[in-house]
Amino acid sequence: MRVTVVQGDITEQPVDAVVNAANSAMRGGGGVDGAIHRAGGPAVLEDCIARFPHGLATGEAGWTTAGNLPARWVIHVVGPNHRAGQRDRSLLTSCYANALRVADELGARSVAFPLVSAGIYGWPLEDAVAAAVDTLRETLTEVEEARIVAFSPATYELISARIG
Ligand code: AR6
Repeated sequence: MRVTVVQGDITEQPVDAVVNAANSAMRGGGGVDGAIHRAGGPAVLEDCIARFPHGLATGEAGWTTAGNLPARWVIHVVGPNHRAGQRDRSLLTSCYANALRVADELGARSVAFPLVSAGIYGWPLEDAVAAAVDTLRETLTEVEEARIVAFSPATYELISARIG
């Protein structure tokens, strides 16, 4: 699998699946979650309610339709909330490994990832980058491209440097 980076908006990525940094309630929110629900339209929330009646645990992944997004599926993950004291790094790395497992179940070959937990959940940026790049590289998968979408130029530079 190739690990790549682009700067931009994850809702505009023409890939098989986009990953959402959700919360365990799985009913939408701010940040990338808000952007995905806005761009995907109400079908995304309807499918969240149908498939995740009890939400989703931290570190886990599950999928819904992508609604109006230029992708087939949204793979939702719930990162640890560093700001609230969830500091177990394995909860962050398992988001990436579990997202790739779900992508394999779906047959997705290109998957766009945000930097999970690096925004509202406050995970230190450099370690969020390391967790993303290193875990994607270490996970065995049929996915051909894992595209990390950086929201800012500074984040893009950090991810590029880690990819090398
Ligand atoms: N495209 C790409 N990256 C984005 C976009 C976008 N449209 N919007 C934000 N980012 P965050 P978290 C970047 O806060 O930290 C929500 O309320 C952002 O700059 O979206 O996991 C959920 O419902 C950062 O680098 O997710 C949860 O309650 C990264 O995406 C909570 O926030 C992740 O930032 C999850 O917090």
